[in-house]
Amino acid sequence: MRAAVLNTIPGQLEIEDISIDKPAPNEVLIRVAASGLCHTDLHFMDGHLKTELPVVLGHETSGVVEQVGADVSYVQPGDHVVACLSIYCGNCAQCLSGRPSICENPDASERAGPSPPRLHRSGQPVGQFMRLGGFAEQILVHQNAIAKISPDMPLDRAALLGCGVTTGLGAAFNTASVSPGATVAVFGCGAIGLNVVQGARISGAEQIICVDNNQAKLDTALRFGATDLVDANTTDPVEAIMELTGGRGVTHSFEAVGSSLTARQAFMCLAKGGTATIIGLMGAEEQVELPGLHFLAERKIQGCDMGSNRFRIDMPRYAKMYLDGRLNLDDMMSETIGLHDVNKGFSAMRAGKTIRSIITFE
Ligand code: CXF
Ligand code: ZN
Repeated sequence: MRAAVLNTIPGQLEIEDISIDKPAPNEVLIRVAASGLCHTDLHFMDGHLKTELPVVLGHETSGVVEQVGADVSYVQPGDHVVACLSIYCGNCAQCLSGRPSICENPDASERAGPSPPRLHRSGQPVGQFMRLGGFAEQILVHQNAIAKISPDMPLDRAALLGCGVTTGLGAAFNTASVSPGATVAVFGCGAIGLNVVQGARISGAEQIICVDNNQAKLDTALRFGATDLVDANTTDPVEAIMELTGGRGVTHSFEAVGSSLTARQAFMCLAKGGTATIIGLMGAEEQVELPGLHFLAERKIQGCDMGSNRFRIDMPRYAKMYLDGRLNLDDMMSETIGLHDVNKGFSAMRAGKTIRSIITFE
């Protein structure tokens, strides 16, 4: 099968023919319909983060089940599914207390011991990015890496649920529990930030202030529910948010950029008792410095991993919300491309020109 492989870091992706195994008892073989390009893929291509090579990149993927292992009862061939990197073991304390997105034992989904690799190239093992490797015609994954969705859901839109949508909506719904009347600030209006915005809108927030330094992204945020826009090129975001909230600050802020500067700003714009949720991926060396006195008024700051998802519950629900006209996925789709154009898609992302490029497979 054809797949986009990262062979060097930093590096571009190379389209190669690689071999894929048959499902082990707990695995599922999926014919990929669509895969979205996410900033996390780009971080690894650019060498900000390291992974073993060679590896098939991609982790925002939808498809149709082709074959299931002997122990799989959750899906059958023909089912439509979305893959998720929040693969859970189902047995650890986090999984058993309803927090599978921070599973303590995700390695349980790996093939053990002397088994052959899931993917290989002339006998040389090829890795699957985030245990998925979605930039490929097929994926072979553990059954705990997929959620079943309605066959009515268009599979190109469904791919978006695999990472960006689940992270952004989940940050608002699950991590921060935004409630009616909330006042919200969102730093960064890429795929994650836009979904925080629509999650806040659906939750009944009365004010949703969006901050970005890209005017096109700010304009897009209006279509997702933003009530106020702050251009960080020309205005100090914290001062602007204070002014827009009558000097109080917001009840909930979200950082979806991945920098210590915006993380600090997200904390500094909080009202008394407010909560900052940090979603963006920061470099390993980044430190976030905060004024200690601000904790006195019960301001909080918390992390967020993949929207604190329970993806087998969340993803079919989000698909239904799209089908019911309550979720905007159409305006996230910047372009649909073939696998051979994957590097062009990442160049457009780097230039800030796209929200999501989606690879579709015929
Ligand atoms: C990422 C966030 C950083 C760790 C790996 C997964 N999520 C989505 O792209
Ligand atoms: Zn991602």
